[in-house]
This record gives sequence, structure tokens and C-alpha cells, in this order.
Amino acid sequence: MPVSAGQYHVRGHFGPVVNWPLIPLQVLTLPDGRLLSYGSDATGRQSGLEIYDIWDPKKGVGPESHLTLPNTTGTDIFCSGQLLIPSNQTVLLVGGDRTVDGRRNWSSPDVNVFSYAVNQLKSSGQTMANPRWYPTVATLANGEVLVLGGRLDPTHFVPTPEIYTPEKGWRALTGASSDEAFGSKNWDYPRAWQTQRGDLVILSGTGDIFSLDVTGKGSVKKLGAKLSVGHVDVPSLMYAPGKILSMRNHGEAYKVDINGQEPVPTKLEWFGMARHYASATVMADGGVFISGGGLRNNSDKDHILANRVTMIWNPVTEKFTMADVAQKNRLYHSVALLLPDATVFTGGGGAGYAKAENNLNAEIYYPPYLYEKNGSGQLARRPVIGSAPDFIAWGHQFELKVDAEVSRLTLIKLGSSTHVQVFDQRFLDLPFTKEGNAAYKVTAPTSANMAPPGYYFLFAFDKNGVPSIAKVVKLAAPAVTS
Ligand SMILES: [Cu+2]
Repeated sequence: MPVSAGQYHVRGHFGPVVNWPLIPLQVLTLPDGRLLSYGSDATGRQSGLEIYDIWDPKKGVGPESHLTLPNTTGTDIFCSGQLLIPSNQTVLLVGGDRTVDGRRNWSSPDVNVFSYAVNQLKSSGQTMANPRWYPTVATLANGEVLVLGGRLDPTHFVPTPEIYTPEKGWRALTGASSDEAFGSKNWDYPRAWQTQRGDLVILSGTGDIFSLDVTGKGSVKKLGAKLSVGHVDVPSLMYAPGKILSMRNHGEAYKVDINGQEPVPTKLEWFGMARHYASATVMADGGVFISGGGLRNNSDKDHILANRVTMIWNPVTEKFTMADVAQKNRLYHSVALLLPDATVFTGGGGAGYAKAENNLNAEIYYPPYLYEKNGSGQLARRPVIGSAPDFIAWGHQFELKVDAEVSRLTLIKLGSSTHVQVFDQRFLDLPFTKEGNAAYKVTAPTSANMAPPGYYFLFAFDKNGVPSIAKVVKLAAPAVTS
């Protein structure tokens, strides 16, 4: 049962199911406020070979809000990895699917780029050293992109990470080959985050935790801490600097603090039930929204065990609570991602192995913070950011004007979601002081390890906890901010 209007300010509210030109099983927010999606053809069949879509939320949710374009690269970008490259207004797409002798689900070494200023997807002219299907991508503190994991062909995996230096090219981390960390034992979109020291922590589905040093030829070591088993189909995400919420099998969840020399896992209160193929995204206030998934797996038989009740994890109380109920089952190949207006895009489910679903649709979730607190179910008036810089620099202060008394400023890196993963999303609170009428002096993040270069949503909250629509700011070194 969907929640009643009197509960919107507590449990949030889903808008109606809206049609989508394809199954949005890979989505990415662009700095201009639009959403890139792809993963199936127009009928919902597994394929990234034919089309991709750019949705402009400012134009609503009807057909006129979509720009659906042909993919002319020759690469099937189904189950690739994708990430924004801030230096040249492109999205990097690595790897994907390949058909060999009529059989799908081989791997591609192709590297493509989507230039969002001109709405064009084309080959980068380079390939990775290894073909990869299901690779993870992560922006590093120096702006390079780490690519790790993925399958090489139907029976082999890729144990060696590679690094992309924008506008230069690729190098392999030959000193960091590991079947355990991101090869055959943990190849499926491995979970990896940079720590404040600059290494990356990898949480494996087996429960083992690894540290990857990306300097030089790279090296990898297993750390002492351990989690319970978490299959590849349950989400983990960084919800605060150096802090990861990791959902595991059997409805277990951990908070993992990676700020010290050794990761510190703390088991959280049971969150209710197993949620295989759920998606998770950080919201504007740092809460984690969890949607979709089901009790077991994704076969036709278990289809009825899908869970449409969504949840919010509160990072302050560290408790899960029930949120609104979606209309569609969203299992394998579904996604969730924060949008610039502080709503959450949820969509997809289906294609390939998941063809019991054919979700050529999406549902937008309106979190509790958008509603009046009096139970009227009305959307609250939102504060408006009047002026803010386009560029901010690590450790530097900047001016901000907001038409309301500001209680909180949050900064969230634009993410990229697929396969229960959300690449690159980061959440930070920003310290600020009031400088006079509606003016604030704000301090940008100090660490590129904790806040990598790139585009962020900046949200201003009023004294009722209602967020503005985001101003998109680019975080970079001072030299490029002038
Ligand atoms: Cu897939």
C-alpha cells in the first residue's frame, strides 16, 4: 500500500510510473542537469548497441523530455562502466558486451566518450589493455580514472586494474594483479573507494577487505578486518567521508569506517529482509535511499518475492525505516540515483538474464525533506540559491547567497549507477558562516582524496530542513578556477 499524504513528510512519496524509451539500467547525472541512460533497445531487449537516451527533467517526463539517439560506435555498451571526466565535458564509457559466434556476453576493450555539450557518443580511438564486462570505475584524487574488475571472456576474468589519464591514455597496474581482490573471486563491479590516505579500500563479496595502492605499478594487500558474505547483488556506498554502508546477505548490514589505518566494520541493526538487487543512493541530506530488490534471486519463480517497500537509512541514528512503496518490481538491472532537484530517480529492471522484468519505465521518489512537516502532504517552499560560484577549490572559501536562513550546506558528487552500484558518489557537509543579509562564506572540502575533482551538487537547507534545488559546482585545483 502506498503511504497516505499525511505520511509524505516521514516516508516520502513516489510519483507515477513514467514511460522510458529503453530500460534505464545504467544512468548518470550530467552537470547540465540531464540524465544519461542506456542498456536495452526500445523493446527492452538486452543491448547497448542501438540507442541511448538523454532525459531533461526541466521538460517534464513526457516524450518531449527525451532525446533518444542512435549508438553509432559499434560497441555494445550493455554492462559497461561509466564516469564523468570533468576536464573535457565528456562521459567515459569503458568496456561492454560483445557477441562472438552468435553468443552474447563476451567482453569489449572499447573506450567510448559521450560529449554532452554536443550530445554525441563516439569512440575515443583507444582501447583498454583488457576487454572488460562489468568493470568498476572510480575518479582518483589526481583526476585519473581507476578501472578494475570485469570479465575477460565467459570463463576468464581481469585481475589487473588499469588507469586512464584523461587526454593521455592508459596504463596497467601490473604490480597489483589479484584474483582475490578484483579478479576471478570478485570480478563483478568490485566495490572500491579511495581513502583519505590515497589508497583504495575494496570490499569483496567474500567478506575480505583489500587495500590497493595505485602509485607506480601498484600493489594490493589483504587487510585484517572482515565482513559477512555479501553477494554481488547487494549495494555498498560511501555515505559520508570515509564511511561506507555495506548491505550484505540475509538482511545484514555494516557500517565500515575506512578513515583509520585498518577499516573498522560495525554491524548494524537488521534491516528487515534480504534485498537482492536493491539499489542505494545518497540523498541531499545524507540519508541513504534503498529501493527495489527481492527476497532471493531474479528468476521467474522468485519474481513474486520482489520488495516494493523502499527504505531510508539514517546516518545519524544508524537505523533503517520504511519509506514509500513503489509500483514496479525492480530487480536485476535496476537503478537509483539522486537528481539535482533532490528527488531520486528509480528505474529499470530487466534485460538479459533479468528478462522476467521489462521495465521500460521509471518512478521518481520525493524524499520526506521536500514536504511540509505538518502532515498536509504539500510540498514545502524551497530555499533558492541566488548566487554561487561555478568553480570551487580545495580548502578555499567561497561566497553563497540564499534567500532563506541556511541551516546546512551539503555537497554531493554527481554519481553513476548500475548493477546495485553507485560509482563516484560522495557526500560532505560544508562548514559555513553567515556574512550578512542572505550571504554566507563557505569552506570547500580540503582533501582531494575525500572529495575527488569533478562536479558536485551543492544543496542549501533552510531552518525547516528543506533543500534548495542544487547548484552544480566544479571542484578543482585553484589554478583552473580563474
Ligand atoms: Cu548486467
